[in-house]
Amino acid sequence: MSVVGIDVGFQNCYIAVARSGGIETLKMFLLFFYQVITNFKNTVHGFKKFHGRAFDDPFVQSERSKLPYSLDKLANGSTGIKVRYLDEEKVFTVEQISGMLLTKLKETSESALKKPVVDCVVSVPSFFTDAERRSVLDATQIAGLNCLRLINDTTAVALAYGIYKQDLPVPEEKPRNVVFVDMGHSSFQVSITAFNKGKLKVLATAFDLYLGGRNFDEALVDYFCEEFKTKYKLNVRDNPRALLRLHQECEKLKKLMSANSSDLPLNIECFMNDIDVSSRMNRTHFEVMCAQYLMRVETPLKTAFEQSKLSRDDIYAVEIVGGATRIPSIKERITKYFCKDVSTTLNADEAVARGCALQCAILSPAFKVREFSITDVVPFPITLRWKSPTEDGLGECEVFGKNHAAPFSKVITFHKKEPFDLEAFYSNPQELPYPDHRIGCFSVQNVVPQPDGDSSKVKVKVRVNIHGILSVSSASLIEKLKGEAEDMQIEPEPLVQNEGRAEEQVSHKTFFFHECASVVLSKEGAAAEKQDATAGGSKPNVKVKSIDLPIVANNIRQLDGDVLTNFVEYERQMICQDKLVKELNDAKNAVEEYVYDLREKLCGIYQKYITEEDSNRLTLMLEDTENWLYEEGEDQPKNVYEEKLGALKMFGEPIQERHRESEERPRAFEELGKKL
Ligand code: ATP
Ligand code: MG
Ligand code: K
Repeated sequence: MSVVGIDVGFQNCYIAVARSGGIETLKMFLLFFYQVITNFKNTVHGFKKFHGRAFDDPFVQSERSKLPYSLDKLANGSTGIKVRYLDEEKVFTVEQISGMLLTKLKETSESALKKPVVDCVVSVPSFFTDAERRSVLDATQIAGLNCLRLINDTTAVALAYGIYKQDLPVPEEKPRNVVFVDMGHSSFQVSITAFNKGKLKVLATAFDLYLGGRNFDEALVDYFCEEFKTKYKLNVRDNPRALLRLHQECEKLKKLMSANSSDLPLNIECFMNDIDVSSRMNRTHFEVMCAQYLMRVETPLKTAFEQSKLSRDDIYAVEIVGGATRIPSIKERITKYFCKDVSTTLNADEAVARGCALQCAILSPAFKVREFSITDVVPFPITLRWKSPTEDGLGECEVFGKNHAAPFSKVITFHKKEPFDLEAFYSNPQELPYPDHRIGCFSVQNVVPQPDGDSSKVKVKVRVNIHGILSVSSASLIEKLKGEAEDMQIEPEPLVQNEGRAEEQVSHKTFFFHECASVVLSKEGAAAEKQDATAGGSKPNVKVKSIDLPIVANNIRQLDGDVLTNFVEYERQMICQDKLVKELNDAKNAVEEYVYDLREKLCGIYQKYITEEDSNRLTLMLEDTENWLYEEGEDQPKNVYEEKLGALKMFGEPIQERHRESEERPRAFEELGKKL
């Protein structure tokens, strides 16, 4: 079993594989790298940030003009992507398209490793919200992958950094704090992480969702479009193919400028209307042009740093990864902000994928790896709201505050007589990089009063899971005990193995939400609280019976079970279809190759083994076959090609056989001679 880590970038995908080199040592290999944009017409790229977003989402709308393919609104309002498939225009969901990409990555890894690839860890940007994460997870399922964890990009990088470090401070000592900065093609992410031996804890994250290498490409494209308009009277924006070429040339130029501060040429031959274009650019001019983007580098650094509550002296290193951090002025700004030279200890391109593969090895039972615990953060605070049965008002409480440890479970106790709904949402819509702050609604069912008519105590477990996804994972009804105090109480739950060690700091505490309690507190509850207080808090030792309650999740932005099953099936069919197409092409190519090969040999090594007359006849037959391949043989079922090949071989193989025998005869004599 191989375990792989997958970094699906906006522009580049990297896959790393972890291989065991004895217990506790893991060797990392970069399996391959896959550039999402390959050719113009049929390649869909740049859909990474459409995950979990509606067609009407302002971000989706703002991207539309930049895409070489079109989007469509699906019946449920989500974003559909139009592609040509089997000569037909078809609209796929983002999960399906992403699933196709993951299938491609899976197949390529499998053929490289010569082993099936199922278990994986996939990275996502740290700012991905619930809906986006669920959508990515759906895509992994469509591709037939078993995703053990969705891990944040910068957390994967932190793991890749920390796991091999032998000199991390022991847990009792002050941790080593490292800043990780990742600027890719589409976005900018920062995290500050504290390391101790065997563990890492993310302290804070920050991001600019819309700042990445592509902004710098676009600035250059804009500039040259204007210049070519005046200089050559060309309207580049009207010609998608020319525009794409200009984009590619600008990206190359941008990379050259990272290494070179002198004046650099830009030349494109036969650019448009048979015109060759040329211009020049240098780093200083480029920086002036991109000032608006460069200015934005500092904000996320500052935000993360302030949240971490560290001082500059507490920072051990600033590690940069991601292609766009190679831009000199970006490096300078980071250096300047932290008053520290940036380090490039990690491979800027592969670090995320390597971290993912390491996490996959840690989580996989097939590998024995040194424990390395990861505590991530909840990037956006999450609130639960519920209806109070006795009052008209709503009860609510923030279950996970900003930068709360994750994964994490909390148990909340309610006193209810009937089923109730828990609505989950992000507390601060204004800071959320997503247009809808609702996460979903969880209905706790089958709640009944106690036999004496009193409210039942219902314990609900709310968790941010290993993927950073919120769920109400279980609920149980507890037979009422005499003199219960709390109306609603929240407590952390011991976590399952491998799921963060965050409970260490809080496991002995119990949280009461006083403000919330006052909202939901029934009169009965208030009385009970008093009673309990007089009893001095000592509870009688009564046996409790716990009944599991079903939970129904509604309005969760995740594909319906049936829909997902259909998509999985459809993807499987497409894989089969691809295989059929490939087999058909192979069968056709085999005929063509045989024709060329035999023709060449007839004039060469086979000449001696065939009469001139037969050779002429066969050559004619080969020529006919070649013509046929370009005409009616262009598009035939597989068996027709196989029959054609068989017919040629009937003539070709006897000649081949005569040639082989005569080649081997002298050799056989020689061998015999040696033996004698
Ligand atoms: P994202 O993380 O946003 O999803 P990604 O992971 O695909 O995207 P990376 O592969 O980290 O992005 O980086 C790609 C970007 O880095 C591109 O914009 C590319 O042009 C840019 N880049 C790569 N090398 C250099 C360089 N030497 N100088 C400047 N930019 C570079
Ligand atoms: Mg990236
Ligand atoms: K393991």
